[in-house]
Amino acid sequence: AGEGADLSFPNVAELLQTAKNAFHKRFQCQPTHAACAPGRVNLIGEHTDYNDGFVLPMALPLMTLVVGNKTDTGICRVFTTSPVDGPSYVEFAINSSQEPLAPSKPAWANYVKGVVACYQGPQVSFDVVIVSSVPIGGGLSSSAALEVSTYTFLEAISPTTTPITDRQKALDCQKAEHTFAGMPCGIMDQFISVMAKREHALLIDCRSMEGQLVPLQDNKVAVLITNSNVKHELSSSEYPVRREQCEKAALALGKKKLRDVSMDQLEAAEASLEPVIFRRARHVIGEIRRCEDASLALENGDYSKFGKLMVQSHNSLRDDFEVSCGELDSLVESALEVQGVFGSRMTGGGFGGCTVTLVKAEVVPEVITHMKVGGYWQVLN
Ligand code: GAF
Repeated sequence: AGEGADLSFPNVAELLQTAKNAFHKRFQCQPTHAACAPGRVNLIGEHTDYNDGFVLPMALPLMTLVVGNKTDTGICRVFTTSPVDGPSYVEFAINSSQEPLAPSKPAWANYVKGVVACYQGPQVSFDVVIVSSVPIGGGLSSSAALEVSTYTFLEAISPTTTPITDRQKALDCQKAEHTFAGMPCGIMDQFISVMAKREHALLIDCRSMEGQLVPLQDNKVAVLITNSNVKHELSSSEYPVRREQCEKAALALGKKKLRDVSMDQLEAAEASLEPVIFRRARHVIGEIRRCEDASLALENGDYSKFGKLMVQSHNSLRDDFEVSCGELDSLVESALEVQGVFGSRMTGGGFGGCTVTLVKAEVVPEVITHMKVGGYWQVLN
């Protein structure tokens, strides 16, 4: 088996059927178009994207699907089967001078509105239903999956005269999140959701916006994802604070971004920096290096090295960047107690969500039992 889960989640065909049924029930007709985009797990390279560094995510078979029709009413009608907040149905007008597109409640709909506002093609109205198997707010990039699937749906119903590049699409979706969801995210989540390839991780250089595929092909090794099922309030408020601290560090060191600072330069400047700013920068500079090293280790099949880097990454996120939490630390510690586990770390923005563990495929069931959580795993083949 290439993958497994002791938590059941629908495959894409089942998800599509659910979406079509829900669409028919709500709008009394069949949808003409469907678009989907995956969630992701980041293997290593955390909080490095907005510092122009490297990240190494891979897409998951968990995804968001948008089905619907183009309409000529000027009103977009949007229904979701997994509302996080407020009602599951919203309507909004496009091209309306009385009611320009703006963020409002419920929050989940802002991702859709934001993408409509940032889409480069002709503005058209539509009826859609959204279904998703990405755990909402679980640190597996449910936001980007919604943005990218919405964008792809718009490309299908309202094509542009010149095709939009993948890079531009990721940037437009990021802009939607910045401007409509108020989250100053980096580019990792949108980039991998647009550009992921099966059986590969993607080493993304967030400065040049170049991606390099890293094959994941070894049926003796698995990537295991476990969900802490917590999301602390701090997750949205602390992210912008971390971003600002990184910018402050780069400025104090006379560089554009922390990508431009070496560990030696940082250490030489320690006395001139506030301790907290020093620690934030130490995480980022170390993590950019770890991500590059880890990607090489993965290519060479050196899982022990990769695992060690994962643990260093987690410790740095916990101690220097301070974005972990007790639940994530316990999951990581518990995974590391099992023989055959190469490494484990929190993944995503932090303050809850998931951990990712690199493990010998044969011991996955033992790890899950030991961790006392449900998990999703994918063997590297
Ligand atoms: C969130 C953000 F959206 C990403 O851009 C990235 O910064 C990540 O947190 C941390 O690595 O997922």
